[in-house]
Amino acid sequence: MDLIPAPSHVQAGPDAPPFVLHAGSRIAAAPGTAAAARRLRAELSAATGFDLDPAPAGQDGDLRLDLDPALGAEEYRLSADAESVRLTAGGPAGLGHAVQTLRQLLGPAAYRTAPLPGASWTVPAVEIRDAPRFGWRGAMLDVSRHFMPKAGVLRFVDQLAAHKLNVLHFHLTDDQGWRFEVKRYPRLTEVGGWRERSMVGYRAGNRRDDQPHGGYYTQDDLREIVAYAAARGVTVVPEIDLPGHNQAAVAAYPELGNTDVVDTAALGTWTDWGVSENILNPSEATLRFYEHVLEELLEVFPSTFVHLGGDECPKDQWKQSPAAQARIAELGLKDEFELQSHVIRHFDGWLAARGRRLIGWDEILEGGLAPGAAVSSWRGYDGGIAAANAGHDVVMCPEQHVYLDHRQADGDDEPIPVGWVRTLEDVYRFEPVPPQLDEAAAAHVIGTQANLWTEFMYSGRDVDYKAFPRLAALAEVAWSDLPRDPAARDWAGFERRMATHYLRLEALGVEYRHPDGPRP
Ligand code: TNX
Repeated sequence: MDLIPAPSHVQAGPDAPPFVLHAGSRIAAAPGTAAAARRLRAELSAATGFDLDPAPAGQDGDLRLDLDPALGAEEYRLSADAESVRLTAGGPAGLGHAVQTLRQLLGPAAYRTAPLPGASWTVPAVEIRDAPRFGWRGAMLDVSRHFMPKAGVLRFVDQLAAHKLNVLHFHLTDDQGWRFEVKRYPRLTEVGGWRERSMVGYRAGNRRDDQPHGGYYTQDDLREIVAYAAARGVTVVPEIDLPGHNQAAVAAYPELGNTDVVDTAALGTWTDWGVSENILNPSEATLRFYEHVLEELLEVFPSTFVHLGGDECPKDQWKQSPAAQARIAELGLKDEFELQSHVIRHFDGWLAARGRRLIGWDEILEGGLAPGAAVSSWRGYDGGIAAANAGHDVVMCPEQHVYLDHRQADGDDEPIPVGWVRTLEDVYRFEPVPPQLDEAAAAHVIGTQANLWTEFMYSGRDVDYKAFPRLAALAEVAWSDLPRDPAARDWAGFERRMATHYLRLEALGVEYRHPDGPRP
């Protein structure tokens, strides 16, 4: 069956005849499962060519959907025999996962968009009980460094859902591009959404390419992405990075920058990679500006969590700026780190007052963590450990394991990488909960995600190559009940199951990295 991610319990009926899906198969949807029934139909009808109509009222279907309040919201049961396939879950999300498992059981061809000649559709007799290990199973997609058109984002959401991943952390702003339409401040996308050229790879001597690059999503595009994702059990968590990584915004609205130390009116959207010195000024006016931005953001994104970045904020301009120093004195703060904390705390309270929660990169620990903040631990485990021990929620995404912009193998034929090698096996042997956390602190590790920074991913093809197959390993780490000791994990077994999974990815049209290396 080669299911990925591996379910908690699978019991096959070795000699029992399989279920055969056919043109006359009907779906019986119990009350509350209509949306899941629509998904089931949508996921299977294209590949099979069957309509999979609803069963007539009061009659049993061959495919049955049910809710069971005794199960967790994402927990499901799938049981198949010659007569029927029954999907039961605690809620719609669990039914969605059951549908994905059913699709895997039907074979790789179930991932195509049209039936091939001679296709037949069987489901082995099986009993599956399954539930995720973590509630946050995600991928961060950076659409600032390289813009991904809406259709590519929707396709990425499909890929996440197929792997039972449920969070798209959407990195919408950075030095090199602002991608979120803000009606009140149109220059953010008109100016900040474009750059004149981009830096090409280290191997090309860090030249610029003289190709203008840009794009942005309208609020309606984003509402569509949010709704599309929600229908597939994926929550979109938007990120507006503060107070660093902001040259695009400062280029658009020069008054946001440290105007007493740089001529911010002369700045453009950044054309380098790395970290720009041009950070926001810490004035009340800047806080108001971002409140206005966030007011619009909250209308588009219903997620509980809102990511406000906080990473890699060089403090040199604040050190030099008389205005920033005056602000530190006025607020009675010790230094620039506390000033950054002040900004993050402000928005922590602002979001909490609106029923939302702030999450930020682990630099938000420096200068004191805001009371309600959750932390994305990227510089190793340390930030996450400190935050969890202090009772804050943590998403573990240490760069040494789950940074998918890093190369997958050594060799000059790999695409332009960010330095280090992170193999599929490195990701498979990643344990999100470090052993030094006690039980109470470990419960604050709410999940994990892989991060796709796109400095060197120019298109969806490049994202496919970097994301897969490693995102399949991350999905199993996040979902399955693997041994906590990475050395005890069945890597050989995972590789064997991946042989089938590659066929699924191929049918889906994912340009993954082949285990034998890059293909011409
Ligand atoms: C660090 S990870 C960054 C990103 C870069 C990435 C490159 C993090 C919070 N910040 O801005 O794209 O390294 O690997």
